[in-house]
Amino acid sequence: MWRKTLKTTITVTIIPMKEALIKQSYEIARERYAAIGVDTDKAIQQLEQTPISLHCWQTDDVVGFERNDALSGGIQTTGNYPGRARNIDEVRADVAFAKSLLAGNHRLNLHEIYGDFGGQFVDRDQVEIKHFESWIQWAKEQGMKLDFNSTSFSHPKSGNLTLSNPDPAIREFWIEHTKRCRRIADAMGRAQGDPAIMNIWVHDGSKDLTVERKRYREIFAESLDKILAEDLPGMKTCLEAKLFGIGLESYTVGSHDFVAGYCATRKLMYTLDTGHYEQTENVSDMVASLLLFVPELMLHVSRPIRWDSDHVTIMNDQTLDLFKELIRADALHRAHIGLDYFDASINRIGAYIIGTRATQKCLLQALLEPLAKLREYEDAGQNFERLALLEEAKSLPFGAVFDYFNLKNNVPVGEEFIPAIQEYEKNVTSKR
Ligand code: RNT
Ligand code: ZN
Repeated sequence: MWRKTLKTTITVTIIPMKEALIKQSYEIARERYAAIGVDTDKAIQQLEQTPISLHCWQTDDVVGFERNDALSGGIQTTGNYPGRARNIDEVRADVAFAKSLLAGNHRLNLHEIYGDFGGQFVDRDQVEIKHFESWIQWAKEQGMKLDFNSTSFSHPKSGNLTLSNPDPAIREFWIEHTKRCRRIADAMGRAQGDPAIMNIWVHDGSKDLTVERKRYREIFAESLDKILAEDLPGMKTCLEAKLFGIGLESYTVGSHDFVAGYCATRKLMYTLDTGHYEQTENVSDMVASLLLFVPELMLHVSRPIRWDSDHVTIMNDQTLDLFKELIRADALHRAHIGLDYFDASINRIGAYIIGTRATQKCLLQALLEPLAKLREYEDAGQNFERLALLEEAKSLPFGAVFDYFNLKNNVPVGEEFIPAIQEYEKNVTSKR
């Protein structure tokens, strides 16, 4: 393992930080937290047991293996850093390497366009379970569970409207695609003994003013009802809301209001992508409202800079608040955590690790909140005390707990992962 032999296929020549120091710091932190009623061992255990669904598309800029073509359909990757994964083996190698640097048992989130098509062109309405059998096998070998996404972008039939298209031929094509994807997710879920979560996101919208806002939404709801009619117990479906897409700025069929209403009435999981709201909106505040009306949440943890730019997730206030709200709402078990960003301007595997670790850091901070005491203060109307403790909690030795979490799980501590990424770049990605 890491400190003895790193869990990866590459040799890393760095001197690990002193184990004794990390352990000592943890002991101090544990006591410090215990004094305010927080059990750090329990928090670490919860963190270990919370999988993060790694988005396969960070390895190759959302290109996939269908046409090897540029991304289109309301989203865009920027940057051309060398080393993009070009085929299924490279995506797998990158994911396995990323996983080796992360503590916890993570899942892998696939899109339909990452099927194992064996060099054949398989159109979206023809995709079958067999195209994902090698993924199911590979994931099993890796000890990873799979999640899934239908793919309605980057296709000649995508246009501006897919599932909400008034043209029945186009609409039926996408309905068929999405139905098939649900069956694939069901097969994944049955194979892994745990439901695969399948996300539906369609970019449907309009660049300029439309006078048919209601019509497209009606059609979208009808299409979704048809898709969801099949009972597939091996999978769970979720629907992603969005504010706007590139080239589709004036109107989005699957807006927040549409998706919230649809999910609430159909008892469907809502996909909350942190980049999909107005920039000044407090996305974390949605948790406590949505969970009163929808059964579960799928999170796409991302970082919007001025727009849905999908920058690498970092430990910032927005992400911290999101996880704090989840814990405060006692809803960790009702949320599925996934990542959704695609930065092609820096080392992609480095971006993967930064974002995943940041997500874990935010969750850990939330788990370490002195909630019982804060609630006590709040109930007693002790608002000065509540604010004071919220402030003090920010500077508690959380870093020592996070370091220990990584040490305990035999993965690099702190910045130790930087040389590992550099080594992988030198030996693997730079040769592509
Ligand atoms: C797009 C959505 C969606 C995609 C992925 C690739 O705005 O966030 O989740 O990013 O499906
Ligand atoms: Zn998303």
